Amino acid sequence: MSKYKQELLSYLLAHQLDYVSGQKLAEHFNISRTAIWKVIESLKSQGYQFESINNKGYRITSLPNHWDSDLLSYLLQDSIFQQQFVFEEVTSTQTVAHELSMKYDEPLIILSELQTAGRGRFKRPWDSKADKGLWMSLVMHPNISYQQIATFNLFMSIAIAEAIKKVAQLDPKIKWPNDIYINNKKICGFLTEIAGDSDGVHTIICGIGININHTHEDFDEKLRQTATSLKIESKAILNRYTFIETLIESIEQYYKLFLTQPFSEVKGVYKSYSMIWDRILRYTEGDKQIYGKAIDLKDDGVLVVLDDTGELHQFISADIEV
Ligand code: BT5
Repeated sequence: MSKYKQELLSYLLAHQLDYVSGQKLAEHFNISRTAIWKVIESLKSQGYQFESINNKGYRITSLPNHWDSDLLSYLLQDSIFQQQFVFEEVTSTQTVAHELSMKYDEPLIILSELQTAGRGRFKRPWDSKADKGLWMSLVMHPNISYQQIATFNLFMSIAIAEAIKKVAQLDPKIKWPNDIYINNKKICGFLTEIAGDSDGVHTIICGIGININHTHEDFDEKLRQTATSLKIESKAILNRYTFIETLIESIEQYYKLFLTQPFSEVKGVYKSYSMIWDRILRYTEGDKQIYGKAIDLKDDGVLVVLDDTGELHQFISADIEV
């Protein structure tokens, strides 16, 4: 059943603009029309919608909102992420990713509808409601030095911002070091964890949280002031599959650049998305807190901030109040 489901789904998606008759499908897969009908009914129960015209056949008109691993593997068939793991509920996709990264040598995607203990940096909670967002961890196995990893988040920020811009025609801004904002509200946060040995970094686990179909009411009172979603900003309900396909394509493009080019090659693009230049903002790193203006982002990822007394400060990671 599952084998036919995946094949039939791929066939119908490849012919999405045409109607395909039950007879033609039965001949193509060498099974009965009743068997075809059963698979279509099962797809419908998973949230796929079809238009069917009596003498013409079936056509997929809408994809489910729920994550379906068969559809994901179809959409990501040309990507480097050939291993996808989809869960209904996990504590955190980061935790699962750490476990799976020890068993697999290839790139992995871990997705969950719901996270019960989604986390940000410094163990801060990440609000991860079911069906609303993209809660995902990516596992990659580069062969790089510890020094090189410092610019990974910069490349990822551009990748995420470009995907949001492309899919939702919005104007995303990067807030160094790991947030994406729209209209001064946070739409995405990501964090990068690594594992390595004396030779360098061998595993990157990048956890990405993007609010997609939240309404204001879906956020608690505190987050409502600071968080937003693609739906709130674009007024349209976005299909999460369209989004993830574009996002993964963009991440692959920038991951390849990260592995082969210095940050200086994309610094101009990064700065064009950045929201922190020419503004006096509050920077907090550990016990240190200053007010200042970002004046440079070095090629090794270090942010240089000039405070109001004229002193220069260097940050490798900080919370910035915007
Ligand atoms: C981050 O941390 O922004 C990184 C968030 C990464 C989440 C993903 S989801 C998939 C993967 N699995 C995980 O468990 N995590 C990753 P940070 O810069 O520390 O920001 C955390 C702060 O963002 C919180 O303290 C809240 O103020 C705010 N926040 C929490 N949930 C939010 C949401 N859904 N949208 C916008 N802001 C949120």
